[in-house]
Amino acid sequence: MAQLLGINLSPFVRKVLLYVNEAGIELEHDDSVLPMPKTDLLLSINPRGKIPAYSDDEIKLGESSVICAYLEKKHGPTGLYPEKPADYGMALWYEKYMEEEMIAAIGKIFFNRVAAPMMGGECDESAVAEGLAMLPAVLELLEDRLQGREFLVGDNYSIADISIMCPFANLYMANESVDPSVYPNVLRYIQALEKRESVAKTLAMCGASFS
Ligand SMILES: N[C@@H](CCC(=O)N[C@@H](CS)C(=O)NCC(=O)O)C(=O)O
Repeated sequence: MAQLLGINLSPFVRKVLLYVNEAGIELEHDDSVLPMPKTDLLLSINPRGKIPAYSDDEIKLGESSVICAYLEKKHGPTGLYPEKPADYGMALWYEKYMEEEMIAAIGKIFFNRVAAPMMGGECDESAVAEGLAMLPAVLELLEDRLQGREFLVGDNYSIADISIMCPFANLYMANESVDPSVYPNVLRYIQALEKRESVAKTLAMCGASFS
């Protein structure tokens, strides 16, 4: 059976879980796998030593975007990748935006406040401050995009929404929140997504929420 490795505190692991739970794809999930130290098991599936790592009887893969795109080809179409070329392009853009800009900001806050202390390290307050300083630009971009929109791309829930919502759970775990007076569209959006069946199921599996 297909297997996914990676602790579900990771926004990238959560992204694959959100995708498979929405698509109704079954896999075994080993939530005990951390990215550090790099175990032989993890490196045998993803030589980059990062989570998520995925394997089935045909392939071993890393990278959440690659894993979701592979599963879409294998089991889809699920409707989670837009049909219209321009919407498809934008959805992939939001996937990248999450991996780079959002994680650069939220990852710093989460890693230092939550992950480092869990691993016996200390919170680097200057790194937290850097992350907090980067956050408004990220939230402003989403706030503008979500004006009058239910979903980020087109009229349907897509891989763009799956990607973008993931780091918000890490933001809340790190004791930050989305200010409703500054980012009302972002808050409305994540709260509406949280009610979706596959999202509620995934967040419950991960002990995560957007509040
Ligand atoms: N772009 C990758 C990022 C994966 C990633 O950075 N995962 C983190 C955990 S959230 C990790 O494994 N970090 C350990 C490392 O970079 O060595 C993806 O989308 O899967």
